[in-house]
Amino acid sequence: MWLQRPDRYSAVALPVAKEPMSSAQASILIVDDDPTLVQLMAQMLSELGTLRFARSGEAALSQARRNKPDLILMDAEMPGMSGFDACLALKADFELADVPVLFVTSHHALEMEIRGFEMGAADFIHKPVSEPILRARVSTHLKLKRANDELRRLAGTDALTQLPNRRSLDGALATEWARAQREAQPLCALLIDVDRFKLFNDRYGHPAGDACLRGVAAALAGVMRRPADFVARYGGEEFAALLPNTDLEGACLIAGRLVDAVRQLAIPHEDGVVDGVVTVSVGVALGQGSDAFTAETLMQRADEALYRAKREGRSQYCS
Ligand code: GH3
Ligand code: MG
Ligand code: MG
Ligand code: MG
Ligand code: MG
Repeated sequence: MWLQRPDRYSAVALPVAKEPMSSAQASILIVDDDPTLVQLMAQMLSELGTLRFARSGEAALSQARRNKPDLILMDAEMPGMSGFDACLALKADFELADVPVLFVTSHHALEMEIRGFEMGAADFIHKPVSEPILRARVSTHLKLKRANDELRRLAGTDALTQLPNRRSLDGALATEWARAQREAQPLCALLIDVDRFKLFNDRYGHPAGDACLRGVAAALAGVMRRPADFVARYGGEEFAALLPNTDLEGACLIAGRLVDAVRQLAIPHEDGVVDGVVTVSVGVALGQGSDAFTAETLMQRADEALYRAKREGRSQYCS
């Protein structure tokens, strides 16, 4: 029963671990001040994805911020904000910088193309637009985007448990810590360690140990309720959770639920500490922003609390 694949991960915020788009889901933003050309390109690209439109650089930015596209076709020259300026703004935006921007231009000046590539353009397509060229270039860049998304997802995912990995956790910790400081909100960190896991491996074997970690990971993820809650595999048989905008009382409530959820998996562990089943201990720490107290201190405090939970008998949390 506890070997089943986790199915609750959708309830957990996974900043890097997004599903790669399928070609049917690809979303393309077409930006041009000429409505006739927009219509023409829309016809040419209708089978390659969902199309959205913008008539200016400014509109392109707000549209992209509302619905992040997989690719942008950008007219170079538009009244108001030019395509180049819009491209610069996109590349400066952390959330949008990885969206390929393909310029569509009637200019054939080399300097212009070079300038475009320097600011991060993925490609240039010349007007009048040729249908096969447009389709081929857009398809190629969508394929690259898909491959990049998948690599990014894999780089941030733990292969055994499919939870975000340590790398993702470090990124989330930096982001959430900065946010907590900025918004003067509490941020709690939890460190979760499987009890007597070395003995589990010794008795049941390493493959059973791996299956146990998968089960524990799914149980932990299942406890997280808010979209901002984040749980990751910290390393070995240790997991970590970040609970933004959560005070110590709320974090302790979650810690208690984590302990209960793992115990209720009822994974047999003859050398375990309670009822002959696998259990976890949890250390809880509250972060309040100040110069002396850093994100590293937060994790240290969680580790100290975890150590106390171990010393006081395991299968419990300490704060
Ligand atoms: P404690 O209650 O104090 O935490 O005891 P423990 O035995 O869990 O602690 P210890 O840190 O000594 O042992 C952790 C063990 O976890 C050691 C290692 O064999 C096992 N382990 C770490 N990563 C993996 C993994 O990916 N798969 C398996 N099967 N075992 C792992
Ligand atoms: Mg134009
Ligand atoms: Mg450990
Ligand atoms: Mg240990
Ligand atoms: Mg352990």
